[in-house]
Amino acid sequence: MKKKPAGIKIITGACAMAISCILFQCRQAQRDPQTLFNIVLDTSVLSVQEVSTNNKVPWELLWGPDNTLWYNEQEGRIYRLDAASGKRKLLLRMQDVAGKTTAGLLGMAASAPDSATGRSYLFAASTFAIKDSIGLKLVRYLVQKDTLVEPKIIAAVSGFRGHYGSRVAISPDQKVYWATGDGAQQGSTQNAADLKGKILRFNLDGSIPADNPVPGSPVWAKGFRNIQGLAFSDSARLYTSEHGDAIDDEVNLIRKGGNFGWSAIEGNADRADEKAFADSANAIDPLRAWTPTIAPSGMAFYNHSKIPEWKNSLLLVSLKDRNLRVLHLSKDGHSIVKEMIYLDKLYGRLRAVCVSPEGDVYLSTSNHDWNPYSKPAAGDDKIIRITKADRVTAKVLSGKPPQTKVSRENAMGLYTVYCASCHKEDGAGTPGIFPALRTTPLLNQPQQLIDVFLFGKRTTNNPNQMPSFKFLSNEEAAAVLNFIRSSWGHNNTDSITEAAVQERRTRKKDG
Ligand code: HEC
Ligand SMILES: [Ca+2]
Ligand SMILES: [Ca+2]
Repeated sequence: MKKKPAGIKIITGACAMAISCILFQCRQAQRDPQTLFNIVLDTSVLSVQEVSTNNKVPWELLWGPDNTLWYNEQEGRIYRLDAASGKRKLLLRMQDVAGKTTAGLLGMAASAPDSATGRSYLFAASTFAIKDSIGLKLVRYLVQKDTLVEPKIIAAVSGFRGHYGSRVAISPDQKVYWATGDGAQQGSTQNAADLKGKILRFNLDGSIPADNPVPGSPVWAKGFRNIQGLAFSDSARLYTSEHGDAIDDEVNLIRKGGNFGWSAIEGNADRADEKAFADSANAIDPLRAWTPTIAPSGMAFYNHSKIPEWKNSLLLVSLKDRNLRVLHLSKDGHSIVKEMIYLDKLYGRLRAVCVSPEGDVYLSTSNHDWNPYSKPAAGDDKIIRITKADRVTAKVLSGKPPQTKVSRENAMGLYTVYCASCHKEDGAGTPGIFPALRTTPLLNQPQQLIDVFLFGKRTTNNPNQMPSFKFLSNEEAAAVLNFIRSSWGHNNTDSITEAAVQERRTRKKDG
């Protein structure tokens, strides 16, 4: 229901642009990109714009040393973008990028210009072919006017069969951090000698800093499955976003020498075996874990006064959940105090995010990637800018908090909270007053059951009444009703769906 108008809006926007392009002989290119949506926050109005289209999986976005947006394409191209005109300039085409699906040219970061020489470097992580597996390397390039020169290999890691990571970040004190994936190799992450499943730390020249945890080793922290986001706060706190396996995607706050648990621990150390490992290895729990998974990707720290509502937060984009999350941090940055979701399902898979020095936010889509469920739209892949607007001129989008998924366990919790006071924990009710749900014939009449739940019920000979529960979501409704239909010896397999609940809601309103 919600998605349709948004889709139509994109089409009208594009049409309007095409028509005015004909009328004004495409002078559009000289002007600022148009506002396609507005996001309304407490006091700020934001403008959502498309600043670049028709790219192929822009895996990384960063603010270049020449004060423009730089990005890459996974196949091995590095570009600079003129955001006002949408024109891009190819800086480098890598020749040796190898591997399928999630391999390619991945994370990049640029160092600040050297105070003495003015030189800055671009660090880029990419996969390459070795005999029987895939390697991952970090290469440093010297930035020259319109190109990148003097490639120097900072580090190379072999033996990958997937899970490459990998992001690169440069700390405020100009050290290079590189997050490698576990290579889809059991045992790599907890093995100090294996550079997979780690965060590695180097000086700009590739040497190993004297204050690394283990002298002579680039390993800064270990125990990571597949890091997809790496971001420094202004005060040099380092955060990651990571893909879990079937459950528990994570955001972590990194500590020097820390063990982040994989592959012994998924998410928090809450199982008995996980607790035992955490105790012995001093493993660190994530700040946040997501089950069901969201496939988090690029992450950036936001602290600019341009969007005051987003100050001191992590901006996290996701591939599977297809949105932008704003993770508001506590003052000390050691916890996430609030989570809000923006642009939900609007642009498909989102891969990378970066913040410009002026406080604008740039995002990239990833709809041309390997994922078989990707559905590229016209103009994909795009680079989207979120900037401040004076007023609302387009369709308004607002943020929403995440929906907590209802599981079988909390369906019982919902029953206890909302129903047990009258119908009793065991569903036996009170004869003559509160009907026994364990024996009601409505268990086999799903539509009537939904109607009673949503709209309540009152019969004249009963002084009590069944209240309306239409304030609960369709998901919660389906969970509670399926709980009572499959408890106390019942086993109704034709379970009630959220759509069925919605259908009864609408029907009742219309009739
Ligand atoms: C405040 C007390 C109260 C609460 C709380 C309550 N009910 Fe009821 N419920 C009643 C009463 C009273 C009736 C009988 C209404 C009538 O027939 O007049 C009833 C009837 C029903 C019926 C119809 C049973 C039949 O055989 O006709 C269903 C189903 C039902 N409730 C489900 C629920 C569920 C599910 C919840 C929790 C989400 C719930 N009720 C919470 C009081 C309550
Ligand atoms: Ca972990
Ligand atoms: Ca766990």
